Amino acid sequence: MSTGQRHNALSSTTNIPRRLEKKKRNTMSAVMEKVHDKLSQAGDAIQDSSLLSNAKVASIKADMVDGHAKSQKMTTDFGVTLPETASNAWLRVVDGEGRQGPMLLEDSIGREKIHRFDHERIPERVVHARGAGAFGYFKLKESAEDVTHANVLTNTSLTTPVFVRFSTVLGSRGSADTVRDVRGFAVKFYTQEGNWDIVGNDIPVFFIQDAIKFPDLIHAAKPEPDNEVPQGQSAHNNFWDFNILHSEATHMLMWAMSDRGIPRSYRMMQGFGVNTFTLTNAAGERSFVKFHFKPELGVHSLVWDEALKISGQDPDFHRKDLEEAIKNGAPAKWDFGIQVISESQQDAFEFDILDATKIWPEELVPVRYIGELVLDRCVDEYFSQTEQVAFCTSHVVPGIGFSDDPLLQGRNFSYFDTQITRLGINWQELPINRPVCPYLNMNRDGAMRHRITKGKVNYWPNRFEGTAPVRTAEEASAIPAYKEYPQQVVGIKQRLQAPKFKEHFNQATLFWNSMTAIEKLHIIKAFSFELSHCDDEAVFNNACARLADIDVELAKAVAEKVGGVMPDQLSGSRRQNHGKKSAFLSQMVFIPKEPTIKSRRVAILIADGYDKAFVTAAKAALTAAGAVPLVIGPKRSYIYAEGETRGTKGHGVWADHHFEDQRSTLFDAVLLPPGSHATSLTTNGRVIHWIKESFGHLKPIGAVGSSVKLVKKALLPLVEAADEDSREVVDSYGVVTVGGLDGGITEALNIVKGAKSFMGSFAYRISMHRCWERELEGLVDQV
Ligand code: HDD
Repeated sequence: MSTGQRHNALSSTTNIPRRLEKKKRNTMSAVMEKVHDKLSQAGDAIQDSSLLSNAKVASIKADMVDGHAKSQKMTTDFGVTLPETASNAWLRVVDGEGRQGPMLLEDSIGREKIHRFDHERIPERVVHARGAGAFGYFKLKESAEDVTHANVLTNTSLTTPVFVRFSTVLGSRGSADTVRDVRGFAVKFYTQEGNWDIVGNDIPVFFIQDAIKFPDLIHAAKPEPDNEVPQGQSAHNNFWDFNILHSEATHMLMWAMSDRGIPRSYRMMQGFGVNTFTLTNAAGERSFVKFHFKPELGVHSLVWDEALKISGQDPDFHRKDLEEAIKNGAPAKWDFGIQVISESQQDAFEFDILDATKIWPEELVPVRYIGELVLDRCVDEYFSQTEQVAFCTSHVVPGIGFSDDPLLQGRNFSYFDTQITRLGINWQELPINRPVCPYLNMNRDGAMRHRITKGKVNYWPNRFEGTAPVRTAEEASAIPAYKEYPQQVVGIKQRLQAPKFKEHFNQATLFWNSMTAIEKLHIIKAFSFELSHCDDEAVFNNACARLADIDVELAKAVAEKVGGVMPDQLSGSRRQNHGKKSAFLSQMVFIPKEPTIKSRRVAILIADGYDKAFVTAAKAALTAAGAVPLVIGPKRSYIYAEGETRGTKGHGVWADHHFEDQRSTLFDAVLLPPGSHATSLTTNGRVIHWIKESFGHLKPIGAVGSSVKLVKKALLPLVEAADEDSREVVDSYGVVTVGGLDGGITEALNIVKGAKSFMGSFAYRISMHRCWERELEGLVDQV
């Protein structure tokens, strides 16, 4: 489509009355036209897939510079070329014999550099300070025009650029990625009707019902005020004190203590808008909506011991994971869905649909998956994109609106407000934040304004537009502007809650009942860890008493572990477990339709004397299946195979890491290739530890030929292993062993082959994420 055609198309779809069309010749319209043209050009570029279908990327190109100074001269901020010596030495007095005297204040180059450095930091986000972002797009697959007139949710020919920022909530900017916490899942859709932000989490409910409690919640959860301890942790007295005093938090605590609190990857989390929004269709009918994102790779978590260790071993684990996957050609993908309740059904549920501490059970309100979110491009610069991106729940586009959800309404104020502290009043002009569609109004000036708006007037209406009112009501309503839904509101001002907001336990119990045995075990362990870190008896006793309101067995198991009050010691009658379950709450149900090992990290442990044919073929097979195999050796250098001569060109495999710089925690599985190297590896404590730790963290372990003896040394008698001369593949608790490879190496390493081949069994185990049966049968505690 040419620029002209596109412009016409834009005009015709906007339905602007002819009288207003004429006015396009005036100043305002001329500006608009130019912006429209720019958009059209960007739009044309979007169709060009070489630009990654991302109008946002196209729109910020003009602001990008190449930071690699090699190709350019270095200058001051005001463009004057710097002398070569400027980066090394401040201007100073040097006497005739070369002795240094004092530095000179007159060095404006030195002063500029230090001055800029002194002011590099901006306030970090008051919550969600640590995050990672990526660009991508949203593709609508099925129109939702029955419920909304939002272009982004009705026009299936559109590809809408997005920027997504994932985050932890509690830790500061430099904290670790893998702490137990809720994860932020904030999506900015750069739609043709303006920016639309879904500022969600990986958990569908929240701690509190009313925004006015948010500062207390966050004060209690963040490091304690006297000593600023602990960092990025909920395991402390204040967190639990506040949340137990607020029974409305009970449901959220169950989710946060489940494996959802320690995701394996941002790419393997669900995303939820959490709050109740509204949709309005072309006929003006309104309904209530919740937004969902379901990951293509399934929902997977770390195990707690592993998460704790990664916090120290690689605090950037999630940040690097996102980048590694995108750069390796495995874009992160989610199905996008909506749950819709019509206005007439608003009161039909036992819970209040405006209460953010409640889910809408999918048995009652199915999710309608209508689109796909894809992240396929890493950020260019962390600060100007991931740090400066500013999300606002109040940013919605025509066809999407707010509900009376009291958490949402407070959020609508808070996000807008906080950006001023972080970024200044012109935060919406920053490249990452500005829309890709035309935008213009009479908001002007303020610190750091950098957009230049030409024209004689900065008010509206003005003489260039004609005298007010410029439009009839009919004309005005024909403009596809944002329109508030004409909701009727009658009532008495008071600080009260609706009755259904007062029920706090049913869904917490529903969640508990819906968990698998392994998930229940993890929840018990998580509560036990957290409450053991609370040394105030009142706190852990109250928490144990609260658990009895959810389920007595849960309360007993935790109380026993943390020395808390047992359910039978509590006075008064407790709630009975209602016994109801939902089929949509366990994360175990969210597994990929087809088993996949895409983007899974597999460590291949070798030393001099490994079987090269095996290692080469295994690496190739894993790579072909989308996994990320990395070779780990005694040191980072060439490691030589059986029969190879050290130092000979073409011999050896380069080890990506050595046994001590990377730990088993950073991989999804470990593979032990055959070869005479197994003899030296058996006496390497680090390698034996690697195998034991992988086993304890429920990870698949594969061993072939002579390396089976490594498994035997580390794990007998907990597992069975193949005999060294046997051709039969043994899978014992996800420890997959074979004495020798039958049918040739290629067949044995064919991932598609399935159960009979060694690699088929190993890869299947990886696709299942973890070998849960080890933990269920108590083997983990024995390594
Ligand atoms: Fe919030 C940031 C998610 C309740 C006030 N929040 C923030 C971010 C996410 C959420 C993902 C990070 C955005 C980014 O990456 O920049 N917040 C939620 C969810 C909530 C929620 C899912 C419950 C449904 N938040 C909430 C309340 C308030 C806030 C009730 C205040 C009344 N949130 C903020 C904030 C932050 C924020 C202080 C910090 C930085 C920012 O907004 O931009 O305004």
